Amino acid sequence: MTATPALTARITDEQWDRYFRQGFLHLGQLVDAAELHRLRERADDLAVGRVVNPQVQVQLDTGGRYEDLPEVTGQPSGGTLRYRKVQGLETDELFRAVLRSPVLAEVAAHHYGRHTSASLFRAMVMNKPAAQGTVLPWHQDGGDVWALDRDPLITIWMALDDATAANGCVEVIPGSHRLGLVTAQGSTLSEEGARQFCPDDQVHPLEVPAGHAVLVHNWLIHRSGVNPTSQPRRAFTACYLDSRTRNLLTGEHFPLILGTSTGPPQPYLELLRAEHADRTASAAAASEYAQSLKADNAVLQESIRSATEYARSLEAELARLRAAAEQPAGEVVGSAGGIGSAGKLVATARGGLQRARVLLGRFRPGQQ
Ligand SMILES: O=C(O)CCC(=O)C(=O)O
Repeated sequence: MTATPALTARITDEQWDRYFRQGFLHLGQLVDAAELHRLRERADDLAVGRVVNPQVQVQLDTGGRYEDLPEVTGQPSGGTLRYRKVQGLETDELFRAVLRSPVLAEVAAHHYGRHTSASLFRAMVMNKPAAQGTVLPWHQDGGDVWALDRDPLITIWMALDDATAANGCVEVIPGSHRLGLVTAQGSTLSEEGARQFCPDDQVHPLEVPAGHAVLVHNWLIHRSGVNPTSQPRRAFTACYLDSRTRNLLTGEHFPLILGTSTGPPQPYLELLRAEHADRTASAAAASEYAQSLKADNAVLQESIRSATEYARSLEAELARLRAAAEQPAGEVVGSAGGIGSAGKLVATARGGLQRARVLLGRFRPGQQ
């Protein structure tokens, strides 16, 4: 990647003053034309699955309401250029190189301290497909819904195509970052919040030439509209964190992009992790045991069924023999010899029945 003369790592005091007043700062050109071409191509290749990266996820643009957007999925094979988002780009070498630009390192150091490494909450291409796009309502990039142990402060937004008021560029309310997060929850503003904080006469279109970047404060209220033009409006955007930031739900850090350290270890988290691993292992063992009991039970049920069947057949045989034994001697076919063997059979049958009952009793205690 070649930085153009417009871009140096130096940001003047006057620029910082402007940034802290307005909540955004045009940083100038970040990549040259050749690099820009490669990045556009890479974004589309990833979106349609021509370049395979299992870490990348894609969201299609259905052109409908923001609330109805489809879920983000893995890369589609033979996908479409009507995508809204390609995320996970911190794992792509081309986009990763942009994220490590000296000027972005300077921005991160200025906010989080030179001693601090920086990680990424997300790095993605946001696209407004030609003659489409989905309205992204007024929002701030932070708050409880982000589930972080501290609020991130800086987002870089780089145009991959010229972004203009005509093709759905980002619109901002200058200075609104100084309100702080307007709700603890953060993210999308309510209708009332939008009426209160985003009057029409304060809306500023953030027009950015392709290859140029803007630094945006995460609390700056912003939105973007649709793209009625015949060309896509693609942009690369990334949110930088102080690398010590953790996901509140998992305790995990985020992928490092600048520097090498995620901060000092936190022993209580290691303890929690070990405890969690222990419990997961116990739960797995208990589940395995439950499965084996289930299998044993199936075997026992089958034994009961066949023992019952056997007992019934013996009972029937016994009844038959009794009936035969009770008939007058002359009527029994085979006479006295027949009765003698019938008597033996009865004894055998009784023995069999007794055994079956014992067997049954063993499987069904109390039911002798
Ligand atoms: O590119 C867009 O349309 C919106 C980007 C945005 O809201 C963001 O990066 O937070």
